Amino acid sequence: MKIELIKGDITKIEADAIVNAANSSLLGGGGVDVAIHRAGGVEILEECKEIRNRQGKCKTGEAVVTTGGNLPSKYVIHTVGPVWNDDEERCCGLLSNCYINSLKLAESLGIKTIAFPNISTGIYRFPKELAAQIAVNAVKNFQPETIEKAIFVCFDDENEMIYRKLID
Ligand code: AR6
Repeated sequence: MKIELIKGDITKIEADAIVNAANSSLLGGGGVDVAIHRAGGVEILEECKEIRNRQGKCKTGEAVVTTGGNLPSKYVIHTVGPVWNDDEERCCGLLSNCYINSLKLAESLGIKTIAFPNISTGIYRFPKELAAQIAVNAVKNFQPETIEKAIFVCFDDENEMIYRKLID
């Protein structure tokens, strides 16, 4: 799988799927979540509500998929990152699951390109360097069948610098 780094706003990315750093309610919040819902329109929230009615809340580390609505991407994969806390090992495992479960879901849809934000590194306070190592390892170790390219979309300068070092 090709790995790319882009600095910018994930709602502007043209990929088959973009990933949302959601919360378990799936009903929106702040950060990248609100940006995706704003740019993608009400259709995304409506599908999130249907998913909630069908299967309840989305657990940390798991992923669900909706349409991309008005976004340039066809799908949004919503995953729930861990809130950083003292149980570091558990947090790391859960963050890795976010990437792996998003990739698995993308494969089940036959997706070729997928774009990730830096899950959990905003409001959920996961240390950025550690989060980046987990993200890059999860993607590098994944054995894809349909996915050809994963894009890491960094919004802030610090994450961009960290990812640049890891990927180059
Ligand atoms: N495009 C790409 N990345 C972005 C954008 C954007 N438009 N906006 C912010 N980021 P956060 P979390 C980056 O806080 O830490 C929400 O309320 C940001 O710089 O969005 O997983 C949810 O509903 C940071 O590096 O998500 C949850 O309640 C990264 O996205 C909670 O926040 C993640 O920051 C999830 O917290």
